[in-house]
Amino acid sequence: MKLTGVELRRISMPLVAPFRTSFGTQTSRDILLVRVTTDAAEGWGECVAMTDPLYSSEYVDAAADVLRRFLVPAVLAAGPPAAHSVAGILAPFKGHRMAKAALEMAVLDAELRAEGRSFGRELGAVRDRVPCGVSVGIMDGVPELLDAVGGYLAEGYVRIKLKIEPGWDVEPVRAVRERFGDDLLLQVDANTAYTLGDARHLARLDPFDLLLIEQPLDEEDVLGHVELARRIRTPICLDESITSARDAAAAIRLGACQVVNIKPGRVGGYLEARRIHDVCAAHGIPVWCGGMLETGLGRAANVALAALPGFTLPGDTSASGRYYASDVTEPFVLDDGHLVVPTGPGLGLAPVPDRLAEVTTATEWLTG
Ligand code: OSB
Ligand code: MG
Repeated sequence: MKLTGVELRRISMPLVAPFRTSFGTQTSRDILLVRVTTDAAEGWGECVAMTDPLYSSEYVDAAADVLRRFLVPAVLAAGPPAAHSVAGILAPFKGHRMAKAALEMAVLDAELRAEGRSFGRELGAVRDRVPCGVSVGIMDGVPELLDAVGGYLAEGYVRIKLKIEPGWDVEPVRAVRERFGDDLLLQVDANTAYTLGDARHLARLDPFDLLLIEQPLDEEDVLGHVELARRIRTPICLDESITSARDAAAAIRLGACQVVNIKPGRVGGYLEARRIHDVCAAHGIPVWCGGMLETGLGRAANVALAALPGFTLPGDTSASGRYYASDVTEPFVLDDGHLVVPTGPGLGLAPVPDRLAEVTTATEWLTG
């Protein structure tokens, strides 16, 4: 397969409702797509970096810059690229995992399309559909939250994740538990909003039998999570702290987490994400697939990943309609709380040309 060029495309996608987390409120997504062209097929990658560096140090303009200056030229210069060699080619450049993940995803998609294999088959999917959870933002009040959760449950979502922060934690969790009952699969995500000094406060979540609390402390505070795990009963799940399979192995060995959220963008790509799955499986650590408000492109690959055997908890792989009134691909629609794993070559779907044109704000073409 010969790589002939790379397109960086920016699209602007309004969200159906504002999404508030402990780090800010999103009303729309400014997304960088990567399209590679080869002599055999084209491939699509989606960069999950957000507009501002609030979830992680990466942000979308920086991702475009590092791709344009360093990552794309390195891959174009390396000769016929194989997807499994992309991470090695890019390794000399520190960090920028979301940018690297998008480029590797595009090369992998092109390769799989050319060979007629699907992402699911390549990654090792063992299911043809995956159960879906939904991430529910911080609301103005408990009544609004109960309405939102009730609506998602009526749609069929099988697990609810509440975003929390100091001042919006025990009360909303209590209200959701009381309204929807003990059988509801319920978890919370703090996006690093607490410190170890909050351990006694966080222990007040213990009676609500949460599946997990996601990333309560700073991303670099691995030892803080070890100590917190001794002081609360709710299992700790790491998101921001895990950027590689090596990190995951260390965090597990130290006792910093009992569950891992796997987001391919955060860890440098789908191939590293699979390695994290393997490390966690070897340690008996359950994993689930996180999300970054992806379009149908990233969603297709996430759903394929979530079909691996170690993904024993429902992921943040919600239907297109939870995010966007109109997706860039054919929409993913919830069926009995599940999304179907695409089986066509590569991602199994591609942008709808008219729809893509409507949301595109800029394109840039790079050749060797
Ligand atoms: O921490 O999991 C997170 C969205 C953007 C950035 C970080 C996170 C999230 C979500 C939503 O929780 C996940 C999704 O539905 O895509
Ligand atoms: Mg999270």
